[in-house]
Order: sequence, then C-alpha cells, then structure tokens
Amino acid sequence: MKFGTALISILVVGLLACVSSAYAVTSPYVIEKQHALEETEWTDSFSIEQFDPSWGTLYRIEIFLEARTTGFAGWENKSTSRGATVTVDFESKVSADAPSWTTISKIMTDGPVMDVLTTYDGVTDYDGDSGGTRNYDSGIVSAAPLVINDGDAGWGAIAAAYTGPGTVNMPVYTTSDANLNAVGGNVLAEFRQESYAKVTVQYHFRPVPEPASLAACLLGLAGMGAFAVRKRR
Ligand SMILES: [Ca+2]
Ligand SMILES: [Ca+2]
Repeated sequence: MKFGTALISILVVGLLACVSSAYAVTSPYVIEKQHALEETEWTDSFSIEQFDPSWGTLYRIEIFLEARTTGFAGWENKSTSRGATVTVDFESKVSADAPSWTTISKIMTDGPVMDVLTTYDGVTDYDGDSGGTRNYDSGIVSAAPLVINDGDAGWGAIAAAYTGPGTVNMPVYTTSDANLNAVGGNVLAEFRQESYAKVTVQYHFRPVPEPASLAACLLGLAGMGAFAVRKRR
C-alpha cells in the first residue's frame, strides 16, 4: 500500500469516528428493573447501575415508579339461620427506597363494595344469593417521579451515591392493608392480592467524546494534515 493510500484510509476511518461514534452512551441513560406480579407482601432489591463519569457531566437524575395491583375476594355465608353483610376494600402500596434520597411510593385502592347475603344457598361457590366475588385490577399506575437537578439542595450527596463504576441497591417492597368485613351469618372468605413494580432510573448528562473515538478522530485529523503537507511537496 502506498503511503498516500494508507493516509487516505486513516483519514476516512478517523473522520467516520469523528461524526458517527463520538458518543457511545447517549443522554439520558435509562435503566429499567421490574418485579413480576406476585402475591403480596414481597420484598426485593433492584441493582441499579451507577452513572459512569467518563460518559460526561451528570446534571439530572430522575426515578420513575410504575405499579400494579390485582386482587380477588370471594365470600359465602354458610349460616342456615342468619343473613350477612360483607364489605370489601383493597389497599396496597408499592415502594422503592432510592439510595441516599427518599422513598417513592404508589398506593392503589378499590372499594369499599358491599354485598348483602341470604342464608346459605347450599353451594360453596362464592356465588348465588349467599355468596359473591370481587376482582380488582388497578392497571399500570405511576407514582410522582423523583427529580433532582445539579444545584438543587441535596444534589451533592445524591449525585455521589449514583456515580461510580458499580451499582447501588434499591429496596423495593409491597404492603397490603386490604379488608373483608362480615357482619352476621357465618361467612367463609378467601382473599388474595398481587403486586407488580417497575423502576426506571434516568441519568441526564452533557456527554464528552469517548477517549477511543477521540483518539481515532485526532488520528484522522493528523492524517489529513500529513496528507496535505505531503501533497504540497
Ligand atoms: Ca353459593
Ligand atoms: Ca351473590
């Protein structure tokens, strides 16, 4: 390969590096973690990748929590001499403890619903005149996001906690305060609730070109210079 051809190759590769891949990581950098719908109460710990300072200058962190709760309640009055009144309500809370920051939570509720029951209808099926059911699904709902910007109170400690080469642990957990209340009769009841959680962390930053891309870029510019010098001779 001639010297000139080699230089042109370096030039092309270098310039391509300059325009196409100067930023390997783009802002915002997004991390998503989730816990599948599971019977409450559960606890988990999400491993959140930290912001790598070589990507650029971090200026905002945002944390989003999405949650969902589904519930089922079934009841049957087994008394053959007395009717009953059943009242059902669901309440569940999904929370995530953001490291060095605060807790982000979402509460989901349903009801109360009331059902007036006769004496036992002879079939234990959570149905008929002496039984009933309630199915609840909150759908995906969002908590108010956590947002902090460079310059806000507490930024230093929070930014430090989320910056580094490793991960931070974010405890995620659910609590359930649902109730099924029966007045009168002899009510058999079944009750369950499941919750889902998803956390999204976004790092917003002003990027700097990656050292490797920068090196290729500079090599390209150097090659262009050398090529120009050689042509002039
Ligand atoms: Ca029944
Ligand atoms: Ca009924």
